Amino acid sequence: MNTRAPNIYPTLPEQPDAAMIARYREDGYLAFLNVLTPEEVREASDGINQLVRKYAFNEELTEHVRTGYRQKMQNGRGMLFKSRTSDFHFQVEGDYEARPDRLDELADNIRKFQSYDRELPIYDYIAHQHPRLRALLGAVLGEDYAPYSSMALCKPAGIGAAKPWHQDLAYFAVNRFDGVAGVWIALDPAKVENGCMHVIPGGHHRGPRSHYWSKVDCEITTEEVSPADAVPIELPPGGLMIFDGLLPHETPPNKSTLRRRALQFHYRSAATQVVPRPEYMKKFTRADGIFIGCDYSKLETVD
Ligand SMILES: O=C(O)CCC(=O)C(=O)O
Repeated sequence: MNTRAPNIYPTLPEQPDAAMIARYREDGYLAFLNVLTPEEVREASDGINQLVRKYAFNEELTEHVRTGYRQKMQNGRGMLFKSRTSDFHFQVEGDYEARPDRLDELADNIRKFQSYDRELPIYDYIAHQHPRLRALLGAVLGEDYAPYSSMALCKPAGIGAAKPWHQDLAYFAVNRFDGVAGVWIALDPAKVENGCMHVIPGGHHRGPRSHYWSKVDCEITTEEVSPADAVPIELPPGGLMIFDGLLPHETPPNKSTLRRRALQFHYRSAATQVVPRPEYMKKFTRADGIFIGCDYSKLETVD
């Protein structure tokens, strides 16, 4: 384990200073202990239960599907609930059996929500209006930054699977890789035991790394990442981390009795465009031009 102290500040200032932003550029991440208020954390966490009660097994609003080839990897196994009218969807943790008569229990066994930022005012506020987060994003990405995606990662107690080493840009179809940032916000205490974030400081400087589909998920090949260089980012509820889209990161499995919910939002600079996937795949490559991100066409052949 890397013995270097992580870049963790007590609070997120109204305007980040130049030294903070220089550390972000150098190390690829910054973390802050106190960002959301306890009321905001409670509202955001209760919102997860509200969304599950509203949408799960509600045939008018969502369809629920079991995926085929995705059954082959741990993080693709759980049942998927998909909105019939928007991109909003959420997925149950790998081995949990979702049942319509146990919705509160189901809410504690969700793996992830996607495209949920407009589902409740609290998520809209945190993702798009929070003044100090906006100032941070403006300093990191430039004032004209735009939202790219929203996810909430819930890592249930006891069964939450690992999210292995990866770069977020191995998934994101954009035309350049120097203007994407992720924001990860803890809703429960996030510790090593229940699967907090781990990052490789400075690891974004090396550019795209080779990814492959393992039995768990899409991950960086073992030759291309050294877990000995990692630092864990433990955060209290309401703590926040911002990180570069090329920063290698992972979260271990949650074998503890404490769940680990987190909100995650990604943003891109105005200079970064969303492009058709084939165009992006020509850029997230190794020197010989071979795509090294998460190749969905290869998922079909994983066994
Ligand atoms: O919060 C987690 O467990 C993993 C988040 C993450 O790295 C991702 O979704 O890309």
